[in-house]
Amino acid sequence: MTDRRSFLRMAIMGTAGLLVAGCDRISQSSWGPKVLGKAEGLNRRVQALLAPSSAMAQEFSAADISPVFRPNGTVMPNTPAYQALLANQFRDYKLQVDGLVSRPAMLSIDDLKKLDSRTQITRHDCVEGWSVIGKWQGALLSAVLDHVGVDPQARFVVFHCLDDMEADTPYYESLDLSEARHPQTLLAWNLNDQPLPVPNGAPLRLRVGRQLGYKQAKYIGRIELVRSFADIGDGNGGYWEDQGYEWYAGI
Ligand SMILES: Nc1nc2c(c(=O)[nH]1)N[C@H]1C(S)=C(S)[C@@H](COP(=O)(O)O)O[C@H]1N2
Ligand SMILES: [Mo]
Repeated sequence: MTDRRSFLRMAIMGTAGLLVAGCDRISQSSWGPKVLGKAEGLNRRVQALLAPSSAMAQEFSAADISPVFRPNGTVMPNTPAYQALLANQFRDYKLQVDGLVSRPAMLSIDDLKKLDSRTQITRHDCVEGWSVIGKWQGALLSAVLDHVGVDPQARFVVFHCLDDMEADTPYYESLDLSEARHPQTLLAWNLNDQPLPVPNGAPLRLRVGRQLGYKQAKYIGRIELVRSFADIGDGNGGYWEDQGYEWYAGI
């Protein structure tokens, strides 16, 4: 089973790897989305067969932690909103949680630390073809969802980030509720026992154990519960998904 699974994963990742350079803007060329679209359908079907919704990502030991957790994508958000928070060492930071919830909230990092949290050493796989292992500590996203009370019509959690990829085009990502409630899905404030460094998403980022790097939204400013993400960005559920990457980025 493991062999078959890694064979399929290699086959899929190999295809994607040949066709795009990864998480950089080269993949915005016109052929990228079309070709990836085909791999995506296949990957989603394979994932549905191989990955039960309860499956856990592999966890590692302290000896496996990479000496440097390589940053990628935005490493210093350029927006005035982020720069203002950074100037005050994030003391004024509050995570906005709204949309289809009973009790919209503004949560400081200290507020989040009062919810159920978890520490996990997991591997980060970027679609570009490199991996690093890091130790994360953060609130269970499920605990945050329970804190605000999710409306029955809600189907997705959208993460709005504080960095612009292009003018007025913030990074964003989304998960369905089952992935959002997975026990390894965290809103992390610590990396390797230190407050999250700016290049890795300070003050708060998403960690999803079973999906690729671009799902791991950094610099989260707002979490919105929605019925559909069709009206957000270009409607594909994330910044990279809008450039043609698959929405379910299973590893
Ligand atoms: N807000 C935001 N989140 C982001 C990105 C980004 O550019 N902006 N890049 C993504 C990609 S492609 C990867 S591989 C990881 C990199 O996380 P790291 O910088 O901690 O290695 O963040 C993801 N989350
Ligand atoms: Mo990535």
